Amino acid sequence: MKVLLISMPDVVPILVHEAAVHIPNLGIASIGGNIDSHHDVFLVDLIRKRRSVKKYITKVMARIQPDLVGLSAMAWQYDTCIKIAHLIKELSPDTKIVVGGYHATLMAEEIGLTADMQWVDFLIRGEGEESCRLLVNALADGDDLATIPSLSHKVDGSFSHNNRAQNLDLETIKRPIRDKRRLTWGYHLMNAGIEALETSRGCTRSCNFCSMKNMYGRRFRAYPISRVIEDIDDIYYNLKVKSIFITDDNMVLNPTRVKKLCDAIIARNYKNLKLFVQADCMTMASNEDMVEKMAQAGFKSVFLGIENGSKKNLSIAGKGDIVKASQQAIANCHKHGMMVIGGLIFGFPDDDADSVKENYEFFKEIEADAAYCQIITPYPKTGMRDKLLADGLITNKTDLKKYNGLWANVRTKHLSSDELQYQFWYQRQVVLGWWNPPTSVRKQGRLWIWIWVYLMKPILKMRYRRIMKKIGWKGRFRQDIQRLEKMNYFKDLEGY
Ligand code: B12
Ligand code: SF4
Repeated sequence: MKVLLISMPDVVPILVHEAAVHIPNLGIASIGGNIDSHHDVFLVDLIRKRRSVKKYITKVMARIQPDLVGLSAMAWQYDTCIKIAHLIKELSPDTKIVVGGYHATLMAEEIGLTADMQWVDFLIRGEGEESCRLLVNALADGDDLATIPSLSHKVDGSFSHNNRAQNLDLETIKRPIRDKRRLTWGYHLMNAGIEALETSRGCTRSCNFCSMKNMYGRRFRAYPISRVIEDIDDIYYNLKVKSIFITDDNMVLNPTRVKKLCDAIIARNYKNLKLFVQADCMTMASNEDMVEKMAQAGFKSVFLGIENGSKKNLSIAGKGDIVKASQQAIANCHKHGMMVIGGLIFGFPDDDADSVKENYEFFKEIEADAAYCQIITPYPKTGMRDKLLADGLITNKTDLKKYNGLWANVRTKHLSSDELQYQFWYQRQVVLGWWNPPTSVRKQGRLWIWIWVYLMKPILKMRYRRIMKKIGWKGRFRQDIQRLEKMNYFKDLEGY
């Protein structure tokens, strides 16, 4: 069997995702790595082909002539996913299509009943490695599909959903594909190559905007340390890439394991290894010795879910009071030379213009190095969605294309969703302004930092001063929104 696995071209509408960071999709790489070796597997990350999606798929389909295409999509990428499924069926009606990833996992029952399914043969819910392996073998050998766990397949024209599989034993999962079977290339963080790996799956915390629990339950499983080291060796020695994004939901949940993992990395004596990860504030605040070890092992930057400076909003998010922990976590990271990207969430039910401003001011006060700001998004099947629905605060329940954290799909008790969208944008400009790289970042001496500080920022400032004179804040906002709205519009997929 020839299998082609594809991830979607949609990016979050901000410059970072559009241009600065393109990390390979680990989901399809891991599924591909676990399909039995007598089949041929190819991977395509459409994030690297955003300007010519149809042309590229047409070319690859003609070249590979796959028997099975696997499409991976988050909720907000599902619309594009169906367009691509339609295109593939038009190009090659006999090719079977399986859809997996977050949307298929959370919404299999619902999407299984829609007309979209005329383009889709199978859905796989949850972790895909074993189910997809079994599906490929079954299609090759004509085996019974009813016994494959987590598979949804058509019986007499409508979908039948087999029982969900147990969480996989991570010791049994083979390493992901990172070789020439990857047909797209050029993955980068600014001007340096970057790869992805995982050291664990799952998280036991209870943030109610998070889709995680529907994928793995509130469970945490870790890969054997030897397997993580093999993975780093593959990236570092075979691919000669020194920057690695660790995709774990919350790598630090078990600090003893993290310290052992760091010891193993330190013992390998990699030169200039740069690791990036996301972690929760509580654990980073209360385990300074772990943070120190992480810095020694090469962790350069950590994404912390700080979310909000208001205890009330934190409690609505199911986070508990982490205000002090956020500050301590940042202090720990800075003490050991790690950069902090702080995640902030806006648009809680009681938010008004002042509280949006206050949250940005809180962020400035706690001195994280860069902000990653989102508006509450009522992702399907989350506790947050249920709560906001009950309170009548969701303004867009159906157009999931806008469910990526950058669009206001909700209103608050005081702000309409248009006002929320504006305040989210405006207060950021006023309070945070243009990004000013902190000393720790400047010290890294990377070329792109100087290009930003001495070339791009001054040019942008000048340009925006002129724009402001002409059209003011509101005009500038409208311009920005129009630009962002076009970012995930793929002209060549129009009509599918
Ligand atoms: C790492 C990560 C990122 C990285 C992505 C790096 C990369 N290249 O992949 C970064 C930080 C860039 C990122 C950004 C975002 N992310 Co993100 N991310 C994750 C995270 C933590 C891990 C993803 C991962 O690689 N897992 C490891 C791999 C092996 O697992 P996997 O991708 O889930 O794939 C498995 C299954 O889903 C399934 N599967 C997946 N695809 C397919 C396809 C087929 C055919 C089959 C059969 C099976 C299958 O099998 C795979 C193997 O078991 C997840 C949470 C999570 N646990 O998955 C959130 C998550 C996927 N992200 C999410 C979101 C919302 C985003 C953002 C929109 C957030 C934002 N506003 O910025 C952006 C979008 C980025 C973009 N494309 O522009 C949400 C999606 C919610 C939803 N319902 O759709 C998640 C679930 C987080 C959450 N807490 O809710 N993300
Ligand atoms: S800490 Fe992160 S992964 Fe864990 S529940 Fe909260 S948002 Fe989800």
